[in-house]
Amino acid sequence: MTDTPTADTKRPLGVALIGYAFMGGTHSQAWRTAHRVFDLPLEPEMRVICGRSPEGTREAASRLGWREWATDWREVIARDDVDLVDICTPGDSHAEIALAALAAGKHVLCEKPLANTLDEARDMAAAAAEAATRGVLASVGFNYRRVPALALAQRLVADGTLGDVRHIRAQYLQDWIVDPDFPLVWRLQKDKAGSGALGDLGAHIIDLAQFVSGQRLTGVSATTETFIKERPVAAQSSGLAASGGEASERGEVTVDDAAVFFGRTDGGALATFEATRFATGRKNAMRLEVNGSAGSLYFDFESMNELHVYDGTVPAAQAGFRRIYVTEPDHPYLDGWWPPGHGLGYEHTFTHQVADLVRDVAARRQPTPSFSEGLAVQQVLDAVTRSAEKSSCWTEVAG
Ligand code: SOE
Repeated sequence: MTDTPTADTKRPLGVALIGYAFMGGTHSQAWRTAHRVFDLPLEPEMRVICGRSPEGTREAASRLGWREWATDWREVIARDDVDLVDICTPGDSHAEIALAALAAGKHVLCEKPLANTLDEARDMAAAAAEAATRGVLASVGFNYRRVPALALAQRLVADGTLGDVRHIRAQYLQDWIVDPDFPLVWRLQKDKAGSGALGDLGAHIIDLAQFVSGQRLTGVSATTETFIKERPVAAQSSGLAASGGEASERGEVTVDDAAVFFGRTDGGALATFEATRFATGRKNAMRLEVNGSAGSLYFDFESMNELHVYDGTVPAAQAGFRRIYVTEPDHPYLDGWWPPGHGLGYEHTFTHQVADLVRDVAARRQPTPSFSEGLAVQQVLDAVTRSAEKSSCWTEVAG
């Protein structure tokens, strides 16, 4: 019996992953599964994972399904069998690795935020634009764009279902560092993370606000706060696990715990944002509401399979928010998954990210979000920081 061509006979895409903590895990899961869920034109091969610690990287390779492991990302980038480099390190190394990978002719997927500084993000966007002329592609990992309900929200706004967008209301609420004895992990250190809740969580909601509305922020007024100024110095962990805690020495928290800001968009909307790690009881409440002249929509990641839509053209007596359970095969990304009603989770957003990227690489098409879209988010982050430093003074987003 002859088998019909399967994924086994497809052209391989050699992938290298740099970093193996929380994001390394989510990305690995995506590389393992995307081509088994979706019919992709290339078959990703998980060739090598790279990290600083030999023991940690070896263990991660076997646990996460990578063929080989390495400790020097420069050697990894130089390998002929690596076509794509997936960067899941803290922000302080994104620029260096991405620039080297693009120069070496490797496609790049880089975790968000694109960089720690605006200058780095500018360099990365310029390098990606130049690489694209050589057929080398780059994308930044704003995975929430791949939540089916949010992809549907974007479609509804683009279709004009909501009319003219007047308000964008975005929140990203977590509470994992409410305990003052939670250790000083890398996400709380400016030299490694660039910023705190702002870059980690605010970057997502800025990107989503711009993605769903199709508009760009032009200026902001912002304030930030660091509630707990010192924390126990402890062994580094993935950044979220409350490891350590035995150390009596405390070190300075050099990033924001929370950022609150409002802005205006180039489409005439007013937008408000709240990003915090101090919303006690909120675990991953990434919420977005858009109000337009003809209707509204509302999303909360803690119920990620649902989108609530209000049709303002319905007579008042019958009007109300309608809950769409986003699990139908006609909904974005759902055709590859389970029968209607069974629902998806956080990890599937990364699977969708890989599926989209592999299709774009195969078609030699610019993947989204591009590095220039990552730069657009970085420009807003930079404006927020500058505004907060100037007592919330209105601050234009730099072009
Ligand atoms: C930690 O706050 C974190 O893992 C972010 O870094 C991710 O981007 C977000 O998806 C979940 O929370």
